[in-house]
Amino acid sequence: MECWELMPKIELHAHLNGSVRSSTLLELAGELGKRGTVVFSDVENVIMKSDRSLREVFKMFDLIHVVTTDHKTVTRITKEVIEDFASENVVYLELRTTPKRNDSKGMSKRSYMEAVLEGVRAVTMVEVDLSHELFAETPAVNERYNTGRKKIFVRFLLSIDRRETTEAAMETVNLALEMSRFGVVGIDLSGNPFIGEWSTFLPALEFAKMQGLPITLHCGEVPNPEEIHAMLDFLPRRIGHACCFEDEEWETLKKSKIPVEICLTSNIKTESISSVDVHHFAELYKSNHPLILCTDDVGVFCTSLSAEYALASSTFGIGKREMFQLARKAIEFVFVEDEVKQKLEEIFASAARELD
Ligand code: 6MZ
Repeated sequence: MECWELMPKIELHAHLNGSVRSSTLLELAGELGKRGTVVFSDVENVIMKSDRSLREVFKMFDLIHVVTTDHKTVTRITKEVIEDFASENVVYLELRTTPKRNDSKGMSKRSYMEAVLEGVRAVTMVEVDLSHELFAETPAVNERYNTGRKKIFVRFLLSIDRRETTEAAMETVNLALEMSRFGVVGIDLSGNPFIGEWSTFLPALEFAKMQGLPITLHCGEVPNPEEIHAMLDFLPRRIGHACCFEDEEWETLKKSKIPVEICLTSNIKTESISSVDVHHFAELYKSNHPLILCTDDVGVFCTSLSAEYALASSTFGIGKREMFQLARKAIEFVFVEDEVKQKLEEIFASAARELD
């Protein structure tokens, strides 16, 4: 495992609230339990259960949101999640989260995102490169750069939840546009794949595309050929999962060369794929289709990006050098400006020399 932890890696599919440490969730649930807001043992049972079907996972997210959705906690979990990825040598993190409106907590989508950005400012364990504008008002700005400490590039994708209306989706896209100077680089469509209609989100996604915002879609988590076709026709910059594709859809995907964010452990634990050795990673890798190994929800699925690399390597018999190339290739698929890509190239080039 150690070699995978040491290898520089790029994470492009991680949901903030799915990446919360179990220890933090239990601590927060304990506090709410004392105040009588939740029954601690109920929350504990759900959090500690290791395998959940896809339907159960979304019940779990509702519970996580009860525990995490106030400004202070959003700031805390953002800081912890960034530090956790940095500690396993993730050098570029595209973290996605659904901006949430919660009137009872005085929270708007914008104030939710401001709390997220506050979490980035709170990171001290590593050097964070987000956007110089984000740190512009921080007195210690000069101390943050060129300190020689470990560094992680962090960017955000704003998620549209499949439960949302067209108006709510549009609000998220507008927020992403406004926050682009603070490191928001794109849009994601996610949430319970058993609900919601593609036609509901399409106007907001088309608007985002027109404005030049890159888009990634959760695509084919459940069998829904009509939606999969519509999503592929939309030509998103990336898609996530692609578990329930039929031959025709594979053909369209391969022709399109749309990169796929692969989440092995998540797909196995949610029973979207019956076992790892039959995962579509193998076929896509063999046919040289653009791929990125990702975690999805490290907290919910008890994994890490290093563990995903270890799993892919041992299951599919891929050596360290090839895995390194896979990690490096992800630079091509990040939603960020060329200047950052160049810096990532330098990080991987230097790590490649150590590999020799
Ligand atoms: C679809 C998922 C997901 O946005 O509150 N999410 N959506 N499929 C998945 N695979 C299992 N895992 C996570 O993070 C949690 C939210 O991300 C989406 C769900 O909408 C979940 O509520 P945020 O930070």
